[in-house]
Amino acid sequence: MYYGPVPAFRPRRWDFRIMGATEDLGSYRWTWEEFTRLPRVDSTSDFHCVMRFSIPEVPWHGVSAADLVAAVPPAPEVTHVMAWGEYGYSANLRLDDFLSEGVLLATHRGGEPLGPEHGAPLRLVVPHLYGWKSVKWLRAVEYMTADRRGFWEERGYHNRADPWREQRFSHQEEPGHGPPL
Ligand SMILES: Nc1nc2c(c(=O)[nH]1)N[C@H]1C(S)=C(S)[C@@H](COP(=O)(O)O)O[C@H]1N2
Ligand SMILES: [Mo]
Repeated sequence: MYYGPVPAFRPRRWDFRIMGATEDLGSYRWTWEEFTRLPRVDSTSDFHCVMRFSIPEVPWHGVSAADLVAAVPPAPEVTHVMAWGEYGYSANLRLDDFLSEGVLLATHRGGEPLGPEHGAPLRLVVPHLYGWKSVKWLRAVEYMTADRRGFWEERGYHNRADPWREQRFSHQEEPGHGPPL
């Protein structure tokens, strides 16, 4: 499920950026053509939507988030990232959650390129957190030196979103954990 319209993919206009607190203070940009040449991995994981069922064993293919961070080192002060989709959709993640096994910038699901409703051409997959953290139509990752709430996190959803702890809503957050609403 998603909020708002499905963006059209225009390969010649599309780019992906890493910005914010990089180690060298630069920002990085890939065209679609450049992005498709990055090393890729396969990873199968379960998917948990907060409103619906879980989908077991989804096979994803794409660029590993940990590989990308290794290629573009963050400044030592970086603690969180913001994943940015089209139209300003965003989700915040702890850096260690972003670096977790199975976190992918995915271009394919089940051996097929992503369909438009599923985030084509690129989406984030964070299998160990609730689905709203898995930003579709991904366009940028921002390195942050402090936590900040993303789109749903600002609208009453949980800042971390661990499905095993059923962290759905912000009122479940322990006081002093995470940024204010
Ligand atoms: N850009 C964007 N990404 C998004 C959403 C959205 O509304 N906009 N919805 C999220 C939610 S709540 C879920 S459960 C998953 C659903 O992914 P799927 O439609 O591929 O199953 O996408 C997530 N990524
Ligand atoms: Mo969801």
